[in-house]
Amino acid sequence: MNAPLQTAARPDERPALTLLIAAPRGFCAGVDRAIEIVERALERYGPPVYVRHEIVHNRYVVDGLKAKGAVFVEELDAVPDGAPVVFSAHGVPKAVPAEAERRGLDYLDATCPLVSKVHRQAERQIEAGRHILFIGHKGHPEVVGTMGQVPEGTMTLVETIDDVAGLAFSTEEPLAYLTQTTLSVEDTRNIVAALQERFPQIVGPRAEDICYATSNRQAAVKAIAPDSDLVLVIGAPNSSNSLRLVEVAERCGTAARLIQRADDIEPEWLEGIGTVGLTAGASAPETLVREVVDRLSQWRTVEEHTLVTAEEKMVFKLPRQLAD
Ligand code: 0CM
Ligand code: SF4
Repeated sequence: MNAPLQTAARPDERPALTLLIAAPRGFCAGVDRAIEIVERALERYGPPVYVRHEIVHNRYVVDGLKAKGAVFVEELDAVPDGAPVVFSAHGVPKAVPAEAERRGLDYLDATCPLVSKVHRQAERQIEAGRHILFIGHKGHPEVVGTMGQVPEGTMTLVETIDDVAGLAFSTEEPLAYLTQTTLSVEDTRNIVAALQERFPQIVGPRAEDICYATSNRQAAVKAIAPDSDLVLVIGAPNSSNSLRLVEVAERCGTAARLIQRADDIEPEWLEGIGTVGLTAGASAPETLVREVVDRLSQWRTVEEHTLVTAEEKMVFKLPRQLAD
């Protein structure tokens, strides 16, 4: 629903608002690829194409694909025999493709290659005889997927720095750490330091597993937040990387709100506000950014500034079955 008409001032009466737009923001290479996989699957097989879990954590994207004939389910038992199915960008436990194969389902894996990389590292650490301490958020599909790459009991979840003190391992035991891709760069650095202090023998990935898109978007928010009175982050409540952007802004001392789209903005939020920072999580399309700018422009005379803190050129190949 659009904001009530009476709140929109006449153009000549609209007070000025400076809008600081973060860049990079929005879609990453893994999200672009995952959406393209569903679109190509729809072209190739025709609807319905089943998708296990939201392909990316964004309702606008999911609704758009639903309109084209995608059917979203949480588990494979909701996929009829013979139907094509796509696994979401967040990755799946090994049991999922195994089950799809057992049932003879035609499946396409849209797991982001940067998540798959962590899956392979997990396998390698287990082969090397190490127990894995996995830094991540309990219940998140990526965490479920990564923990499902290794035998039960070989990976322990570490959610916070306080969890480190409670770990019942000795300094003799072979240990490795890995992380979810969409974590807070700052929190993860602190948790890793605490792990290294407690377990000097622990080994970790050469470069951290937090993906380029997550760290670039966090750095971009850090650049706009100190000069903003309010930061708006476009993203879903179940989108880990988007939630982290809200935290980053708040840690800069700036109020921040997660919004799914323009309709979520309450006009009162802007009272007494001269500068709004704007960004979008890796699963939020640019259309929604423009929608927010347009909405703000109904209320205020907006002066837009984009602050570029990094250039992104990453592109991921499609799965073999679709690359033609
Ligand atoms: O992992 P997260 O909850 O941030 O997922 P998302 O769908 O919002 O963003 C893209 C990804 C991945 C993996
Ligand atoms: Fe891949 Fe990072 Fe994008 Fe997730 S946020 S899909 S890990 S590039």
